[in-house]
Amino acid sequence: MVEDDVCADQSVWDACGLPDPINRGFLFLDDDLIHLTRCLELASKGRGHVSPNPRVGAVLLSSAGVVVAEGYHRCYGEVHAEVVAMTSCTRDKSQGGTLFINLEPCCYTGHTPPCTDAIVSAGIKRVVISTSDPNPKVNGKGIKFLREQGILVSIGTNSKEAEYFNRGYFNYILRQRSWCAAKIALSIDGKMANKSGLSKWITGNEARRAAHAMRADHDGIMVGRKTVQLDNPELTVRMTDGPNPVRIVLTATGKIPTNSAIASTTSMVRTIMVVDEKSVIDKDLSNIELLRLPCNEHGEIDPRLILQELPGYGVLSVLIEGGAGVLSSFMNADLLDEISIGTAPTIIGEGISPMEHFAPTSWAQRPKYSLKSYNKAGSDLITTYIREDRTFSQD
Ligand code: AOF
Ligand code: ZN
Repeated sequence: MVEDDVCADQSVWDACGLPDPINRGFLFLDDDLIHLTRCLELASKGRGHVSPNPRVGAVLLSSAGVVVAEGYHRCYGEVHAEVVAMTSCTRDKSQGGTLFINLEPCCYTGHTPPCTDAIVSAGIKRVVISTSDPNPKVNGKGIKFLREQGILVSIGTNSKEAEYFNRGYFNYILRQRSWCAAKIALSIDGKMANKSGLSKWITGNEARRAAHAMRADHDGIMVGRKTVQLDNPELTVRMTDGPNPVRIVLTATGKIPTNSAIASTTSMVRTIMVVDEKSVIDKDLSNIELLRLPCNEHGEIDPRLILQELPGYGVLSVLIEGGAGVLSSFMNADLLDEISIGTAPTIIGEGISPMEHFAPTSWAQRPKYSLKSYNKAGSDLITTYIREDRTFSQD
């Protein structure tokens, strides 16, 4: 995202005892990836608390190459990751040290003063960054400032992984809407339920545990009114550790059963209903935030509008968990950035397919995805796909 450049001042390299960069723009040392991977691990501790900010973690190495501090951005509006790390140790430990961070340090005053100033004050000699910050107030300026101060900056070792890790943030900044993923459990023959709507359970325990981990990785989890009525899900994270995402129910009419698992747990788990702006809400539905949007002549709310509004509720990434109506309407608007399929070794035959209401404009126009990962979960297979044009790097 920014043009890579290394510090031009040879004396700085010499003073640090680091090898010369082989290629201009790249200087990676053996352990860089280990520390940057640790940054992502630390950053994920901020899940559920930092949006609409990115998840950021930092590792500080002394000049002797020993890890002396770690930190992560804990909560929106609070101290940034690298400052948490640098202030947790004394100046003699940071002097001449190396700072690892999964996002370019900020260089402007927001809720907190610029991290770049703190890095200079701490006497850091080298900063290793996974990826630049797409925020226009930062984007490359943090790196440029550090280099102007004679600090060595390496960037890009695990940029793709770091961008995917913060895909909610990157998508929000670059496309002004929430990242939208879908999680679907299917039979071998691609059905999500039989003709009567029965779907509990297609996949086994391990795949469902992975699905709970997926929930915890998103700010929001979304279903339609029909899923609330038919499946009565709780939509919380129970089979693994992690924060509960905000539950989002699409119900243009504003109606869901007042005795449903969702309606009865709204005091415990944040819940939003996306409703027609004119709908009247049942008085028995309490503690529910309302996102009121206009409906079209078919009584549907524009899915793009929903994704554009959700960042305002602190939801930068949302996981759709069905059903076919909601999935198809987001697919029709080409808004499914990521799809995770849990395939179980069973055949349903006549039944419901997840995109049965999706009508591609032509064969040539059918949406294309690239395979991101595939994992065995018990006797099921979990495959994840990313819509082809939805990555963030320019390469
Ligand atoms: C960093 N380290 O740990 C984070 C950064 O006004 P604030 O304090 O909420 O700052 C928000 C912006 O700071 C955010 O949009 C992004 O550009 C950057 N986030 N930067 O150096 C961090 N979380
Ligand atoms: Zn900062």
